[in-house]
Amino acid sequence: MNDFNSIADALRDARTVGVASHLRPDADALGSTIAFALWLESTGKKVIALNEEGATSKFRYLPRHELVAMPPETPIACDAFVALDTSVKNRLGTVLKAIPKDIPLLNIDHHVSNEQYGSLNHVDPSAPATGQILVEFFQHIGAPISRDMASNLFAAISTDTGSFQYEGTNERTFAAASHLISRGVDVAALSRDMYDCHPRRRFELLRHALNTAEFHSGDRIASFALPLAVARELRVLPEDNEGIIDHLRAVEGVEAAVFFEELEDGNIRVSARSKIPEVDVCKVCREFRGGGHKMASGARIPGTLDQVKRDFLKALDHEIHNRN
Ligand SMILES: [Mn+2]
Repeated sequence: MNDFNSIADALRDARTVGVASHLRPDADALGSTIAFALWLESTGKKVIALNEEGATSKFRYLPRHELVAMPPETPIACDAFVALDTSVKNRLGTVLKAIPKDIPLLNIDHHVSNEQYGSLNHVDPSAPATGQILVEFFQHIGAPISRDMASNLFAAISTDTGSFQYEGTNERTFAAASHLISRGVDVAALSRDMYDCHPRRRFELLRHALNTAEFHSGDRIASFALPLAVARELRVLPEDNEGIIDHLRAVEGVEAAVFFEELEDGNIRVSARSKIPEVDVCKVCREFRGGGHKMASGARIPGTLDQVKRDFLKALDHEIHNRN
């Protein structure tokens, strides 16, 4: 793993830097992108911040979110490119076309399944959020964290840790959060924007999910499926899905929860969450060419909803029964 100094060195002489994170971004992806872009700007560089979807309306609470643009079809002019929170290069989506060849590609991430695709790789799976790595990076190099950077990084850490609850949340996480609060984060206002401002559409999706949820493997697995037709009827946007699965995982006795979403392109998007460290959903997702974290992973699997559901639940059942 390359250390913080070599990251700082690689960026020192760059005049223009591209920054991006994975498609279907969460607040760790976008918050990290924005905070990193703001830091680079503060050092006098030109920054091009990208995401496949730009900054969707869901993230308008992130200060300076308008910095994040959708990628152009052709390579941008830049001297270095930074990929954040992105375990596999392809997860950058259409941003890939915007990255010039033959420039340093810096890969900063916390996914255990990261494929080390950068010319520099800083992958720290002990951090529960990329935002935490960035706080530690800024502190290490002595870069001041502005209030806007702090709010973005706090949002990144808060969402990826399930509000400081998930496995991996440790004293470094709270130390990072504490530092961010000292830089001016309004925790209550930001948390309200993150957790208590869901669109009505998302509520309707949750209603559907609760009505159609299924339990398997002696009630140790809970799942729900979203057929394309229902998604269209409810006018669900991809961003509405986040967190729905947590309602299934929260049921007593459930060890893993899975969400199957039928996509327009013929794939099924699978999101899997584990409640206990003994159940490794990353291992199961890897069987289907996906990945992520031990307790939160995903995959895109070709096939019909029923077929993918059957295959994936079978593999997960195997993982549950062979744990320990
Ligand atoms: Mn993350």
